Amino acid sequence: MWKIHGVKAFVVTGAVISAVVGAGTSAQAAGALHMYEKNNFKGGHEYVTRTDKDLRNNYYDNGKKVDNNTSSVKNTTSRYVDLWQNVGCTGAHTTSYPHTQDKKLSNDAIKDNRLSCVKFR
Ligand SMILES: [Ca+2]
Ligand SMILES: [Ca+2]
Repeated sequence: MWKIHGVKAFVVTGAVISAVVGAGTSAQAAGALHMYEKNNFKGGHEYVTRTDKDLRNNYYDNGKKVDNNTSSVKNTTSRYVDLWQNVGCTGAHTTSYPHTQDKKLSNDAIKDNRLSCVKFR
């Protein structure tokens, strides 16, 4: 009786551990939407791994603000990520396709230095 109970408990624990490991693996593989201050992925760098509807409190690794200050992006996720002009995800937008990069946003609808909201689909 005691042993059977112990085996059951072990099985349940094992299932939980594998579920957690599985989630961690997929989160790592999910990548990020990388934002760069300048064209060609130069200048400050910052990234988000989920929707962020207000970039006003995000800062590049060089201390400069991200809001209205992004010129190129890399999408290393398997998700479509919409890049919006305004906080709250309104205005002009450009869609970043999974596993693509754009070295210059000035020729896209979002334009240069206007990004304020990132939405993962
Ligand atoms: Ca934010
Ligand atoms: Ca903006």
